[in-house]
Amino acid sequence: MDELTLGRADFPDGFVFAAATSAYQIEGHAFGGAGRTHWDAFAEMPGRVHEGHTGAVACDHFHRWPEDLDLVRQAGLDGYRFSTSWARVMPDGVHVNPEGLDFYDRLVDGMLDRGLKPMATLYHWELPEALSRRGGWTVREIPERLADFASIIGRRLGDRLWSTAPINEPWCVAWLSHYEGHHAPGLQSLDAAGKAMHHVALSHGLSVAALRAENVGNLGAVCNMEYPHPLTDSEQDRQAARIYDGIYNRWFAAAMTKGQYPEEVMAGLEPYLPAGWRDDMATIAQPIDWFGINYYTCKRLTRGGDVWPRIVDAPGPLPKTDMGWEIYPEGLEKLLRRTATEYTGDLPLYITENGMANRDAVLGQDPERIAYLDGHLHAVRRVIEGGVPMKGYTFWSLLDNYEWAFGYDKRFGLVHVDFETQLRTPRASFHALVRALAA
Ligand code: IFM
Repeated sequence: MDELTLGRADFPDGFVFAAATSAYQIEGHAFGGAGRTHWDAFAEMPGRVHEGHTGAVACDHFHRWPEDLDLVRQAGLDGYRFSTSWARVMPDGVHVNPEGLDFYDRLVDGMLDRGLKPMATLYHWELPEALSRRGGWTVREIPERLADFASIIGRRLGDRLWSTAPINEPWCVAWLSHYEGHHAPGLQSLDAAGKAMHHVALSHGLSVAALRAENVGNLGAVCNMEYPHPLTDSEQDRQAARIYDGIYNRWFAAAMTKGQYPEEVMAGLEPYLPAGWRDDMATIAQPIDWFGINYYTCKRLTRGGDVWPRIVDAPGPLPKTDMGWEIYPEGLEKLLRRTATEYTGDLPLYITENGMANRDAVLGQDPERIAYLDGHLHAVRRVIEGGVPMKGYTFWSLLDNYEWAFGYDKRFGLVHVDFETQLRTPRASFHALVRALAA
């Protein structure tokens, strides 16, 4: 496919099109006085990260940001979703590095100079290593410290940010990193996961409150969701899918919008939550102005393992991205409708990430990515026609970048990055987007 079949005119007036990146994945953490993060430590552990890659240089966005923001503008996008690295602004998680704050100040002004909406996420996974050593997300100190970071960012940048969310993909920060062990700090412990699932939710609430206290407006949440298919129609598989859905899709959405955790998860996880968790639920559920969903794929769930939650996932039949993720735009449609019906109501909904990893057969030629984008934009449009208050769509990602445990081996960019020379080459998908947004 070489053209998108929908363009700007097919979406409501004011619908925001954006592209996203995150700090550790593109900036180059070796520059500007940033502190070590738990990802640097994780990458040093044998076998955890592809070839031990780190974000030390990444896309050298720290120096090349003007060129990168020019690309966002050339694409015809309205906004740029970026994140602020906690370890850049507070290398030890406590004391401020002025050079780090100055960097984000210049970056936000650079967006405004180009007519782009600055869409900030405070925490996209680079926990300062010093805080990780104090127990990281398993201890209550971390949500409190994140709220301090939120105040500092709010005070310095809040007057110019278009939108702000405290945390990218709480499920990844908590479950993927403390139960599945695929992300830093790489734990595989139900006890650690229970603590993290609550502390990450609490950090959302405390940070929203801290931002409001600094008069920062348009605050939201960014949660990832995957469509949970039972592998077969058996009751066991349906139960596995329900629990997966509860942990992945409902836990944070329910906590942030209703102040409740889903029953099907509490049945197994409640014993591992930190003492006094109930007292935090009102803080977690305080009002927000919008809700964002990151969506990539679906899963096929079946019963497995000896202890709760007894779930494994199996390969599915649909075409897959280079991550091995099935391409299933209908899942986005179903999850958006359900989120609006059960959790967010009239609250503006955004796609805050959607995209695919792909290997170009010929450098810059990515017809698969154009088809993926097209399929998901159609899903969003169907949801809008059904009356869901969708207000924007954000593509992941502007640039090829550091794909966490996969290092630089997976490429999600509208723009190809040569990590040797740092040359940026807009792909066919970038050019298709330019035409669709101009039309
Ligand atoms: O690269 C990640 C990003 O950091 C968070 N959302 C999913 C992307 C693709 O895996």
